[in-house]
Amino acid sequence: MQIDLFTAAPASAPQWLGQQVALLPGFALDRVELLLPALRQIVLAAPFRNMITPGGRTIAVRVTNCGELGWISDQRGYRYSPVDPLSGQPWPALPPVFSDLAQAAAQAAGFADFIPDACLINSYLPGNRLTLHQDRNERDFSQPIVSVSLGLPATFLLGGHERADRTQKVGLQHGDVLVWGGEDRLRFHGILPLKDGSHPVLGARRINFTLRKAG
Ligand code: MD3
Ligand code: FE
Repeated sequence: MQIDLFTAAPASAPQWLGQQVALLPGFALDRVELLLPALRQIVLAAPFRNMITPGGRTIAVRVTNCGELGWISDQRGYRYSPVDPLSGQPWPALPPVFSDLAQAAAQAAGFADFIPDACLINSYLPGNRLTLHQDRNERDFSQPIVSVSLGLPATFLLGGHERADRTQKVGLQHGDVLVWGGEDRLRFHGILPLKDGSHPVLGARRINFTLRKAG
């Protein structure tokens, strides 16, 4: 193979963080130039916003969605909705570049035929964190979740099945993809407060999007 000194760092082999949790370092790098314009279109139609927890707290990480279903939170609870509560309109469609990436990443981690119908997009500013939680609003826990990290690096906390279980820290860089499912699907996880910094492409923020089969 010819190595081109001027191309970005290539994707490397999957790193297994658990029985069915794979980190695919740099897996999205060669598609970033296609992902960002798609993201820009989504955010024009469905801007990032702060949601409120059922307990009345504001979630610091700002979110939006694309796809048939979007994750929302308000006084009535956490759930998936086909409609953006801000606009009353359906969420923007899932761009093929998102679903193709998710399908390819799922395949690379051993999950065949992953067809996502929901994509939650998180925007972190320095200082923002995501406290330890489980993702349990989806209908079918046998389906994997694929997450893509862009912009500033973050430290991901991977816990166990109980909130009090010990956690491992995993660094997530621009272009990294995580895929998890099976027995690891309901593990607690979170993101440590984002460190200040400036990313050459995205500036002082981190964007993460998670593709799911929610319905
Ligand atoms: C669960 N997002 O949106 S990636 C979320 O980076 C969320 O913004 C985080 O948690 C973020 O719900 C983390 C998601 C992730 C990655 C690996 C896992 C969740 C996981 C492995 C096991 C269980
Ligand atoms: Fe989560």
